[in-house]
Formats: sequence, structure tokens, C-alpha cells
Amino acid sequence: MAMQPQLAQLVATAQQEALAVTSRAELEAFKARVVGPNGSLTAVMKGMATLSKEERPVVGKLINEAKKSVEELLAALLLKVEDAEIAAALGTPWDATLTGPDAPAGSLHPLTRTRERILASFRKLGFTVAEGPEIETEWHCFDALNTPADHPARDMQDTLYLPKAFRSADAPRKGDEALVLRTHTSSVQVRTMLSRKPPFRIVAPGRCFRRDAVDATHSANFHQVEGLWIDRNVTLADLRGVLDFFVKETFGPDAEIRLRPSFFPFTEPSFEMDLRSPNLGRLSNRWLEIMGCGLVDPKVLELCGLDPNEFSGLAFGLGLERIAMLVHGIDDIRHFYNNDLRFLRQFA
Ligand code: FA5
Repeated sequence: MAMQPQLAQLVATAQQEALAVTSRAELEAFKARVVGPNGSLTAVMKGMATLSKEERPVVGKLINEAKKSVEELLAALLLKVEDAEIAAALGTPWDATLTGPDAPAGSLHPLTRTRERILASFRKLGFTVAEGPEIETEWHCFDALNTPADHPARDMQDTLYLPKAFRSADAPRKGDEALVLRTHTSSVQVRTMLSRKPPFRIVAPGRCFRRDAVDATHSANFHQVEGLWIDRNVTLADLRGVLDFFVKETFGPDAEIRLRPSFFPFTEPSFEMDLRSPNLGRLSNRWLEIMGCGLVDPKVLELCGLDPNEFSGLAFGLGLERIAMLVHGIDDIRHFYNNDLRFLRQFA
């Protein structure tokens, strides 16, 4: 059949011409010459109309084969052209460290950044980072912190108890001890005193849980950073010095602190620490409560196996969200947990 050599020739010519194609413009022109309205293959296809009924299926098959070859050729050319374009964009030699198009750079969550900043300032004072479990025994969370069973902080109003089925058979004190989601990081004080020999200085960041109603400044799930320094002769002057240093590191050299008498079962004396700073936007120059603190109650030292006649200590616990809100002027704690990229991108 006369059509066969003609089509074979057409494909061979296209393959030959394809070798010269190096750019997208050349590719478009080539494509037009072969499969465009006036292209060589299109012309052959139009010729089908003049064929007899018997010839048509045979020639149609040949044309389809030629068409398939041409399509493969065009696809290969497109890849070649795209490779050339990428190579041109990367330059010579290629920078193999460039990030791929599928991996946009993320950023640390504002709570993570604030936590790292806080820990960094305490590290400068020789504090190291300690950790404890989020599921805690009642004893570590309350009893060892001189918070007796009838203390309001323990009742069902504030504390999330785990059902009995979850209670661990080998809880450190008693088999049947209740487990709670820790209400504060002060339980890490207990674990540290039980497991380390003084002197030591630790900071313990972590997640806490309370049955608090959620509003702009309260979450049922929030974070604290605990601090504990146990040594011989630790005094209130040390407490003031440590907290003043932290506040100036975090809020700038003009920030001031005030210790206001308060009560915690595990510190004596106890204080709320207020902060005042001129660069906190609409909260500037006002006393703002940001943490609880005090000297470790001798009863707690005893419960944790330390001799109160030999050792003394200071402790503090701050709310991470509250600090992050002050540092960045954030007006609602819920922004931290909504994962709204419009919020998160502001910290990139
Ligand atoms: C305590 O939790 C004490 N353990 C702190 C402490 C440690 C005192 C060591 C003395 C020595 P308080 O309940 O005030 O204290 O909580 C401390 C901080 O956690 C608060 O100032 C606040 O910033 C934060 N916080 C408490 N509850 C919530 C909540 N529901 N949502 C967000 N932050 C909270």
C-alpha cells in the first residue's frame, strides 16, 4: 500500500527534526509542522477521505501507529525542554542544596519559640531542663507538694482524674493510687528532688490540664515552665535575682518585678510575681501577674527525702501562654491551638 512508506518517511523526518528542538518555542513550531491544522500528519489524515472503503481500516491502523509514534516523540521532547528550563533556572553548576518545590519552609509555633526563649534565659543562670509525665500520680501532683486530700485544688472541679481502668498497677507509691492529668508542672519538682542529689537548678517546661472553663485567658490544656533551685542557703534574694534576670531577658532591660505575698501549699513564704514593662503595648506600665513562686516549704523537702536543716530552695511556676501573649500582644489564648495559618505565619 502506497501509504505505508509515506507514513514511515513522515515519522522518520519528524524524529530527525526533533533532534534540533531545544526550546519551548521550537517545540511549539515543530508540533505545528506535524500535528497542527496544516501539519504533515494532519494532511495524511485528511487524505483518508479519498480512500476506498476497503483501504480505510488498513490505512487507519497505519495512521494510528504513526500518530502514536509522534505523540511519544512530543512527550519526550516536552520532558527534554522542561529539563533544560530547570537547568537554566538552577544555573551552572547546579545548587544541590536548593529546597524542592514541595517543601515550603515552616516555622516554629509561637509557644515553642517562647518556651525556647524562656529556657535559654534560665540556662544562662545554670539551670538545666528536666521533664516529668503528663499523667501523674495524685501523690506527685498533690500530696508530696503538701497539698492534702481535702485541698480544693484536688477535687473534681479543677482536676481531671483518670478512670480506675487506667491506673497503673505499679504506680510508685500504692497499687491503687489515683492518676490525674497533672494540673501543674510542680510535680517535676518532686520527681527531681527524689531522683537527684542537691545542689541542682532545673527548669521543667510542660503541658498541664485543668477543668477550667475556656475563655480568652484560660484553656483546659495549657503549658507551664517550672523552676526549682535546691542548695544550701538559697534565699529570697536569690529568688528575686533569678526572676529579675528572667524578666529583663524576656521583656527588656526596663522591665521590673514585684513580689506580692500569696499562698501555695508547697512554698513558704509564697508570692505572686508581677511584671511591669514600658513596652507591652496597651498593657505597658501596669503590674501584670505572671507567675507563682516562693521558697520551698520545709515540709516538701522532707516529703521528698531532703533534710530541711541542710537544704533550702526556691521554686516558681509560670504560664507559657500568658508570657507568649504578653510578648506578642496576643489577645486570646485560643489562637495558639486553632492552627490558623494566618495567625501562625505572623511568627515565621
Ligand atoms: C501553680 O500552678 C503553681 N504550681 C505555681 C508555683 C510553682 C507556685 C512553684 C510556687 C512555686 P497557678 O495555679 O497560679 O500556680 O498557675 C501558674 C500559672 O499557670 C498562672 O499564672 C497562669 O499563667 C497559668 N495558668 C493557670 N491556669 C491556666 C489556664 N487554665 N489556662 C492558661 N494558663 C493557666
